[in-house]
Amino acid sequence: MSGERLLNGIETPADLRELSSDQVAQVTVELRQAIIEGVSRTGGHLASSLGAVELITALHYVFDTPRDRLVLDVGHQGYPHKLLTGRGDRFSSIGTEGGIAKFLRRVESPYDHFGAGHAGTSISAALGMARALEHKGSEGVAIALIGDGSMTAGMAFEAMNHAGHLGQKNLVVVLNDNEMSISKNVGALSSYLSRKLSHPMVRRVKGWAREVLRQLPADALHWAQKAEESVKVFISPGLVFEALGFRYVGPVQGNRVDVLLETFEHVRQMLAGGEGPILVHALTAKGHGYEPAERDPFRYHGVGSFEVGTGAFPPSKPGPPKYQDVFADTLIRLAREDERIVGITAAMADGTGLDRFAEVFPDRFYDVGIAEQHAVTFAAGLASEGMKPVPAIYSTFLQRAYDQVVHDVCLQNLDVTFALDRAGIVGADGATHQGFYDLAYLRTLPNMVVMAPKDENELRHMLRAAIEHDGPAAVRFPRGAGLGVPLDPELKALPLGEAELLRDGEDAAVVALGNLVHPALEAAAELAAEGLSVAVLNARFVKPLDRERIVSLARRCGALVVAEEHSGMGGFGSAVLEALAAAGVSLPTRGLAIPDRLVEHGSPEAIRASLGLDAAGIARAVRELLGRSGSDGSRS
Ligand SMILES: Cc1ncc(C[n+]2csc(CCOP(=O)(O)OP(=O)(O)O)c2C)c(N)n1
Repeated sequence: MSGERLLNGIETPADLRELSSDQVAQVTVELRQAIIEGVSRTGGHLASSLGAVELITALHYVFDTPRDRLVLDVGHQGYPHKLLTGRGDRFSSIGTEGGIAKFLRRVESPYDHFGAGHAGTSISAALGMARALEHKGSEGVAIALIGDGSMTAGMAFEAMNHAGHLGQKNLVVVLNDNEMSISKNVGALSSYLSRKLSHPMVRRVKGWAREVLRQLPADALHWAQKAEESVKVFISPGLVFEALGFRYVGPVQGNRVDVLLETFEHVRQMLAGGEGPILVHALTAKGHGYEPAERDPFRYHGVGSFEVGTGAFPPSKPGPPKYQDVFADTLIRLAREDERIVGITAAMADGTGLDRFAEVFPDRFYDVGIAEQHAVTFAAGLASEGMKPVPAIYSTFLQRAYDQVVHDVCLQNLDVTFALDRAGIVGADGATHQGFYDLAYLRTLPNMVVMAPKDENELRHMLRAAIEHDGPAAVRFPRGAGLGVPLDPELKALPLGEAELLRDGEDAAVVALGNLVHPALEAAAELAAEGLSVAVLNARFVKPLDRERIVSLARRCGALVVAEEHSGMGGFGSAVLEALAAAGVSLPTRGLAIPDRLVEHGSPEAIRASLGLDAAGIARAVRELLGRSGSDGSRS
């Protein structure tokens, strides 16, 4: 290419619409380059964004965004969208503090009509918008772009069902079908679509049937239409959508921008003719246009930095094992002893470490798709028959299955062990993925046991305790690597509801939960050097809470700090205050926790430091409560 990049001249999609269709094709080439180069430096979602370049570009070109609403499901494929809507100059800040988000936030751009990060919401949101546009007398249309992985979410079907019922004329759903979720997509719909698509007659017959019908005399038409229906049942992938009340367009080649421009233009005319709602089925390749990502789209779904020329990643530094791997290895060990144990994931086999479990116990592993609600009630069903299911779900994604946890598991006191990964601060993924609410939504539930390990070794013992406990239990643990502590050879089931006094003291006590226990110990050591004697209690359990130990510490000490990586409202600190109030104990107390505001993306260490959720913050809180000056002489 010679001269200026066309992309440099695109501040908004209106600039894109000034270009010829050949130039649009050139823009897709430049977008792909920009994404590969940018993500190679910052890390981010690569393969999904590469696969969606043509779709997103063509949608912005043909439709009148932002009057027409483009809603991206999850938002992880949205990098081309960000580059076409005025964020090119900030692209290198993606996922970093103060930079643009990896997912979508309404505050970031008027083109981000709906915030996202969790899957399966786009069709409901677009339908709501389509309806609102109608109420407001706007000519605009709403378009949901959703992947086949996200289409496995129950919500997507709830929305399709409703949209079909409403016969929503200004709604388009674009199904970006690459047969992949993060790993290979699962589910009956997915295999239905690929089975239908693999049929060589699919495309030919569609045109042929239309031609033949047009030429038939009226009396034969009735029978021919019936015959066409039954032929289509066998070969067309669209019938399932047509049954839900959508007009089906496709399958189209979703990485061919010329095909897409024509298709979307056609769709626009169909909408104008009152033919909505419409589903466009686009076939794409995840990672398209970048050979390493196309070859291994799973590996390049979410990446750190890499070398553009080869696609090679820097060698991983040796270090402590990740929590998720310690969890999975422990589960494998327990499952060898107890054949009732099964592992369940909602499309996160890799992220939860359960892919390791699946290798050893393929028959006792279930990937249910992006269907957390189903995962939980499915687990409840297994447990009702005496199995010991272990759904491993990120803290943030279990939010979606709250009623299933309450109604199907806890009220029936069923033996389900929840492994809640990514609890606490998640870093670059930002507000949609923070695991700040699980303690609040779990500790209020009848029969539920809730625990958090101080390190990866304790996680192993807790997992045994949770599995041996005959009832619902949840173990929450953080994202990333453990502390590198030695792993005990034996797995000891910890006694439920027993905290661990790690250090005694009388000036103040720190009651810490999970990953804040070690920082609390560091803080106590630092304070000891300043002449303060500070006790540290590893709470271990949020429910049942070790009220006895907490109250007795509070009675002995002059001040109490409670530390947790969770929302300050309704979490562990609240539980401690309830216990103190019930015992009639009052003393100067400080809760260190996540404040009542969004915590956006950034480095976990920097976020922890800014919120006082580290050793320095804990020491500072103790000093403040005791009215002491810091080691640097500063008055707290
Ligand atoms: C409720 C929920 N569960 C899990 C995830 C994690 N997740 C992010 S992207 C993704 C796969 C999405 O697949 P698809 O929609 O087909 O998009 P693709 O990446 O293949 O383009 C998953 C499981 C999520 N974002 N939300």
